[in-house]
Amino acid sequence: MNIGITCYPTYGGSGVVATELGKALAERGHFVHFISYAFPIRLTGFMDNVMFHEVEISNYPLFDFPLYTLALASKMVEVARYEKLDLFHCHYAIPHATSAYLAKQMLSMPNTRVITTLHGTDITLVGLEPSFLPVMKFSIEKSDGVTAVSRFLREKTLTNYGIEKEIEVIPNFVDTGKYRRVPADDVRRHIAPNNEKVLVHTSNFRGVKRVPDVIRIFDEVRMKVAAKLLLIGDGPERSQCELLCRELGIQEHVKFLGKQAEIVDILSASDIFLMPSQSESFGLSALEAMACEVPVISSSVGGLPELQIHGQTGYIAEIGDIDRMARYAIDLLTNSPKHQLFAKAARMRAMEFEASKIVSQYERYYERVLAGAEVPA
Ligand code: GMT
Repeated sequence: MNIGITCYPTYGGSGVVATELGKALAERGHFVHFISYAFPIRLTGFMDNVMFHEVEISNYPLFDFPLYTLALASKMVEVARYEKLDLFHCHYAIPHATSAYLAKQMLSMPNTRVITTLHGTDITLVGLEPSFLPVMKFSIEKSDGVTAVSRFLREKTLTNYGIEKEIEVIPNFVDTGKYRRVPADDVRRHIAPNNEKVLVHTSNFRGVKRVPDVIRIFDEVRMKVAAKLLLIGDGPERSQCELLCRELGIQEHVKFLGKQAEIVDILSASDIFLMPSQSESFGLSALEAMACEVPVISSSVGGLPELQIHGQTGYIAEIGDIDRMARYAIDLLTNSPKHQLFAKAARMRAMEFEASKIVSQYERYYERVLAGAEVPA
């Protein structure tokens, strides 16, 4: 197949899923064309069958706001025509699905299909804004196929928008060959020179991730267990989080590592992954941690209970219940046999989301959408 993939190219779950999917499809012999404003961060090095098409945006002075949706639609038309695309696969509804709809109207290629994958905040946050809601609903309804990364997100989409459309659930995935626990003694010695336990969190430091909760949980854990906290990623709340660490007097025990391209070593040197999010449609970073045998302590929101098994792969608590999450962490960190059991169970669970299985699901879904515009559940 000739597949056009559009995603946000920077750090973030939806871009990661889109890029890893494109790479895997290319390895299976499909021709994959990434169409975006920048080179996707996970697209490293040359790969056969993978091409990148950059969307250029005019900076004409009249346009106070960049017209990305339109520029993307034009680029989609160009790529579809010259590369004979069978389908556009849009990751994150806004504005990608809208651009794809426009592109399809402009193309004289009636068989080109549009598939939209909903990732989370496109529905739970951004899509709910009045300025986006009508166009979001329209773009989803006009897609030939729609997938969501969890049952939670499918229900939320159907309920919030009253959309009468089949939505296929295709979860996030992980390459368990790459994401596995590797020897990381050097990293561990560097982070925890006195054999402290290591807690880790990775995110885009947005409000929805509740990073201050991560810090407060760690603060409570440290009162009982010698420990260090690693914070991976960057975003709008990072400075506030650094300030909180100084206020709590724990700054020397917390390392802000910023954005990291490769995290397998860091995960392999960690004992607990914390994800106390306010909203999480799936929790890709938790899945990656689980694949590296790191039990997860998370909130009970969104799709997290579809990934995590409470009392086996980690623990789940109510949003904001810092005390309970800290107690769970202390329990695991002070009971080595139990921690080991959880670590192995986390890995086993992650293997159910092995990339090859989920990529095949996407492939079959593409075939069904190409065979007919309406896709039964
Ligand atoms: O987590 C984020 O805020 C980034 C966001 C994105 O769209 O890049 O991630 C969303 O998509 C991921 C991949 O499908 C999911 O694993 C995340 O749970 C989801 N984030 C939220 O729902 C907050």
